[in-house]
Amino acid sequence: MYFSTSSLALLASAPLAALAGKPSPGLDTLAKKAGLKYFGAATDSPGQRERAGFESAYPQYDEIMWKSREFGQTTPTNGQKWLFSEPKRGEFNFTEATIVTSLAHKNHKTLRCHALVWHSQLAPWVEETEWTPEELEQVIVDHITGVMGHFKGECYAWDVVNEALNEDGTYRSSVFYDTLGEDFLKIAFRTASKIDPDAKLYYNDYNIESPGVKAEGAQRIVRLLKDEGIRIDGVGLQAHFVAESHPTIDDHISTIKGFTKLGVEVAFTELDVRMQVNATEKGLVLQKEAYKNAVGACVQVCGCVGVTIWDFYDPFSWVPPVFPGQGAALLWFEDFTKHPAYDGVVEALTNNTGKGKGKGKGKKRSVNLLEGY
Ligand code: 9MR
Repeated sequence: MYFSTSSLALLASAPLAALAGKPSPGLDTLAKKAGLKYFGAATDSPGQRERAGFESAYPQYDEIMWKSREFGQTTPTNGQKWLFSEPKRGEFNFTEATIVTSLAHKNHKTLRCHALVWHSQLAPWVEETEWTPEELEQVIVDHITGVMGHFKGECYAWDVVNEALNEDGTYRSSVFYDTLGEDFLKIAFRTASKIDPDAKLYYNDYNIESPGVKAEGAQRIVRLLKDEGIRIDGVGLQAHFVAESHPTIDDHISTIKGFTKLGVEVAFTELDVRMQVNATEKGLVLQKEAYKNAVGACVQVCGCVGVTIWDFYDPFSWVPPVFPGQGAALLWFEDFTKHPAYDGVVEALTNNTGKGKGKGKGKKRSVNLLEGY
């Protein structure tokens, strides 16, 4: 047990009290009732996890990921990335990605697909070659054609370009930008729009969840493409937060509106909230607020379509290897008990504060917490 009963009572709120004693209907169920398209969790293939030193089978994990109503959507955390999908020029490999995508289909989960053009987890051959602009354009076109074409019709959305910006909103140096300038964005989105006309095309980045120069940089990318008549449908707010210093709900709302005003949808695509481990009660309270702010903002703004957490089980998070001493970033602890932040998400999804969001587009909808349970 991580909490005394009295501190748990302090963390609880009216909507949760109404649900008390009932089994959780699942976050995706609640999200859909609140007018979102999905609440999801990214996941990796067991083979990738094994290579990172984990056991091969986690039946309790699989039960929550695939069989419960917690998640209606998933994103393969690694398998579709360039490093795995085109490790050598023209040699495509979809083995790792397909493990996740086929589980998603079998278990009726919406797929977000990730990520076509990214400077990181890039196959070495792309970076190690001196390309002319024309050659690199062909490399990008071939990669998108091969990978997106393979999954054509399977993905609700694709992260077409990932993390193209520096913190000050300028473009990040990469083989793509250094060779092609901002044309690489145009090439990527133009190609993607032809290969899978039904997939939503997203620009995806971190630290664009609050107003500021980096969010403005992402708005500039949306305008750049739209001004050229190139399709971009969405902006993905990765949302990798720190419990002690997370954005306010008002920050989220104004950022999301900044994007939707430009005519694109928004999604939280990689939400997690890290802290020092072992998690303290204070850290978990702040974490709960961070999750609640992000999910609450998405529920409240039309045009924010869904929330994906970046895996759901703490041991599988990307955080501990990258930030030693930090972790506990997700909604399920190592022993499969839930973080207080789970209740924060439930509160955000069940508080009837939606501003005109609901199943009927633009209609106000009163959310009855207990309806249907
Ligand atoms: O979760 C991914 C992890 O398994 C990889 O080792 C890591 C490599 O950079 O990428 C992680 O996912 C990243 C995502 O693809 C893009 N945004 C940041 C995520 C966390 O690093």
